[in-house]
Amino acid sequence: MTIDPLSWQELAALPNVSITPVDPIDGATNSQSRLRLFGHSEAEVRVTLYRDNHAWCPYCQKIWLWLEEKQIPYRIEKVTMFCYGEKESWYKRKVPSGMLPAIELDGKIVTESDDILLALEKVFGVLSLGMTDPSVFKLRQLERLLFRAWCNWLCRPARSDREEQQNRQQFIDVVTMVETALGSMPGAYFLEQFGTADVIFTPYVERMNASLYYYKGYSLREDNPRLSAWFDAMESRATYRGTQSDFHTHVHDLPPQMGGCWENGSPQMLINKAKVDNGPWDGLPDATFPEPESARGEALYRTIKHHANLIRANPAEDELVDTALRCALTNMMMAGQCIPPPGSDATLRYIRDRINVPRDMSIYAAKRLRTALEETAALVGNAQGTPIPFNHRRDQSPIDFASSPRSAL
Ligand SMILES: N[C@@H](CCC(=O)N[C@@H](CS)C(=O)NCC(=O)O)C(=O)O
Repeated sequence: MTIDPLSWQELAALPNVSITPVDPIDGATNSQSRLRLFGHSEAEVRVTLYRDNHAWCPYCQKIWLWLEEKQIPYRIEKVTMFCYGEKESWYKRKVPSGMLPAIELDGKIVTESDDILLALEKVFGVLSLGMTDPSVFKLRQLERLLFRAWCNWLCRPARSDREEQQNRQQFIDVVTMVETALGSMPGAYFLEQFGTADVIFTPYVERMNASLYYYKGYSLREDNPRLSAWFDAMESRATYRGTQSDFHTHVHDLPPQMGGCWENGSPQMLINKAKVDNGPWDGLPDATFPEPESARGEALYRTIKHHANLIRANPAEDELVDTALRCALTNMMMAGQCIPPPGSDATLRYIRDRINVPRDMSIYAAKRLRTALEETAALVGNAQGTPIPFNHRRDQSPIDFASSPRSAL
């Protein structure tokens, strides 16, 4: 049955959208919060975290997760990264290099994520075991070894197949060390209890999982049983789920941050790449916890909230974007088929390609919305949106979302 697109008012009145939005101050970890109190009073806040607008910066995720796990009351100030815009002058006055993350702790600026954790530990105590504990220190060194092997494989063009294979093997050798370290523990975490070491591994292991799947056809999470169990354990924590990104977001935010990511062109890589870019997004090993019932409602709520910005930022005519987007949302929520206007396929795919997790919504909400946008676009054609740039991401400039500069959706 063919149906007409619902109006914005009708979409907002759907029963599934009336999910209570997360309480940003005392509720579960989420990327929209500007203040976190965990039941404390605002007067008790001693920390401000400066992190990037889009939640792309891995070192910021490390501090963010630590603060959430320790439930330290803190404020969040968001800053633009060089790869998608101009650094705010107020931030450069505080941190002349413009580097992220930084914290202000009792009025004093601290930079460098390891120094930040050390400073936070001094004031608020350690998360299970501290940064300088010998067992954590050893794991921190292993994490850097893994990081270097990953960069060497992903972020430098191999001059021959042999070199590509060597780089892959060197990475896998370090992964074997990580598997052994995890395997020597009774549970799924890096030490007996969840703690600092897990927080330190999280940002880059998440990015390795995404980037190697897409650029090399290698599935870190699926090919390594201990890492797989570790990911599952991390996903059981609401703190991690609130900071977790998806494959699509990472594979397109990493190249300008890392100075490039090199594909190996293998058959598996080509399959994986097509899946991440065009779907189906269900079943990708970026999330394996069960999908929450609220995923569609969340995607709808977030899109309605920012639809004016989405329409304005889209290269196509406003009226076309408006109708096509309402069609996609109608298809996401209703039985029947809403056919979008002719020529709106590229428009819908432009939006599909610019949903960011967790900035805009959580991972399953994004899968639902990407799917609705793709399926609706496919009803009228195969045209793709403007390609996502590789050397920069100024298509994600927060200025284009001026009335809501901290979130694109
Ligand atoms: N060693 C630093 C590295 C921090 C870092 O490399 N930050 C990057 C983002 S991930 C940055 O701020 N770059 C400037 C920019 O992109 O604007 C740390 O551990 O904090």
